[in-house]
Amino acid sequence: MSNLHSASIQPAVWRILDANFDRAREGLRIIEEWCRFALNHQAMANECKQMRQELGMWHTPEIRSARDTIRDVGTTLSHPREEQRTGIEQLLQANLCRVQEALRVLEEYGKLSSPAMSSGCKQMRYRVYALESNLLTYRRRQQLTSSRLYLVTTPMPDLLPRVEAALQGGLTLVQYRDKQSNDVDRLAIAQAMCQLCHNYGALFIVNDRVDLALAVDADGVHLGQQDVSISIARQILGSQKIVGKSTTNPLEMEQAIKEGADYIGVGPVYETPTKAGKAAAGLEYVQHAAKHATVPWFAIGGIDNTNMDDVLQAGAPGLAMVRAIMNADNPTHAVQFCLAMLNRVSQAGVRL
Ligand code: TZP
Ligand code: MG
Repeated sequence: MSNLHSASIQPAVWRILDANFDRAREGLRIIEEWCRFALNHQAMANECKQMRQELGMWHTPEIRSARDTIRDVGTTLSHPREEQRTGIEQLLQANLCRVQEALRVLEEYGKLSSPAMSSGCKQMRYRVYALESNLLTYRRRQQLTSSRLYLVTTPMPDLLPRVEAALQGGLTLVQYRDKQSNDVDRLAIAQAMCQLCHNYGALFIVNDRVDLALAVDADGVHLGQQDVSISIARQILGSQKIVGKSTTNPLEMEQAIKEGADYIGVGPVYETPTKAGKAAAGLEYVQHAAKHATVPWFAIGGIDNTNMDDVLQAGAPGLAMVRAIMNADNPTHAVQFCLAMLNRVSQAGVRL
């Protein structure tokens, strides 16, 4: 405790250190439990454990002895937002934040007592940022893998209310596709749709435009055959984001997977006015994908209630739709119906 100049501030500093060692370790334990028991992710659980152990070593008996809970004026202080956790996302976020704050306090007050501990806590804060990013990436990819229905939007006057209605039906994956608006409008719509999707815990992907995806912090981008390459999209968006690619035949599928697409679109299964002039790839291509695709994939193009069963029977694990949901009388019911169909087929074991 060489740098602690005045004896009178020492007990206060030690109390601060004591409280923040506890805070950081408790927060880490909460995150660790999720990584271990919910995600079954050994590396992330282990990283939390290692950090807890390191903090434990710095949390010396000397510092612990400064604890004075009886006289602590903060034990009854709380904020309404501390009591509310609307979901696991929020719970994890709040605790990551708590750990980061505690580490920053340890770093700053540690400078007065132990520079080695202070710089150790600084390093650990960066490790927690990395953990946060890994957790987010992992969750994103898990959600992509578990999503069976993909709404691709099209411009219309009541676009956002329709997307919201679809989200209320249980949709977990949405793509903003807009070939006609100007960029000022596109940016505003993308921002609003991204927020809306995240409010419902759904992933939000932007079609074609890596710049818009970056600007609104979307979960990813969807590229066509004529768009920038997957590797350029990754350079721009970072490795945490999802990059999907449209494919119309086995060769494009193979190429997209080789280039590292996180998922692919397979189609158009049927001819569709949404992509006028594009030849149908047919159910044969769906069957081919069912045998060979090694990443999540969605059949797309002309799929609706009348032919959904055929596409599912051909082996599609997921479906992407524009008109069948966007133009439905009730998008909530349309989504519920599709999800029920997808579930029924997977329960019957038809899906791969
Ligand atoms: N990519 C292949 S087909 C298609 C896209 C974006 C459009 C699908 O639209 P719909 O209305 O579901 O047929
Ligand atoms: Mg495109």
